[in-house]
Amino acid sequence: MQNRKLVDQRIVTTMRLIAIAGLFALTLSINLKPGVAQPSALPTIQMGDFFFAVPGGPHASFKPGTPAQNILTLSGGAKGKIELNVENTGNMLHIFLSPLLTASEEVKTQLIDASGKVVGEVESSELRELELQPKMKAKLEIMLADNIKESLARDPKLTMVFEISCHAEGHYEAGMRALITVAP
Ligand SMILES: [Cu+2]
Repeated sequence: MQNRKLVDQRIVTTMRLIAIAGLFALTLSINLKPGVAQPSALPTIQMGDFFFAVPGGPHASFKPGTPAQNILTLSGGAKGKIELNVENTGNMLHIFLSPLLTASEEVKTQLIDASGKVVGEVESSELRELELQPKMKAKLEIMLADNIKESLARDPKLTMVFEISCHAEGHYEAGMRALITVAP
């Protein structure tokens, strides 16, 4: 009877060990699963009625003649490629304008509607401004001009500041201007 109890106990202990090992294997297999696509966490510039902002940040609205404020620093300039979203969070058409576009070799643009669907794609070396209807978003891949890329690659402390503004009539005067910084 005593022996029988001991054997039972051993079986129970073994079963517990297997169960723990099983849990461990399960955890490992979960961790080893190939990565599920994450929603893109790109830096985002929001255009509202009449301000620029980054998600969760203050509304930057600066009238001509007053100093504009830096709202976003983008790193990766030394690699020559900057990726960001520009989003119209307002209720009217806004037209994104920036010398950063002019200083680029090429810009790939994906137009995304309010439901997250890609509704257009453009690759251009001549993109100077970007018209966005309300609730539309553009995902930009900006290939910087060689001289800018090389300058940033040469000096890790160098940063370049670009104005961003809205080209829709009266919006610049109404305060739609701010600065963004490109860092190595
Ligand atoms: Cu505007």
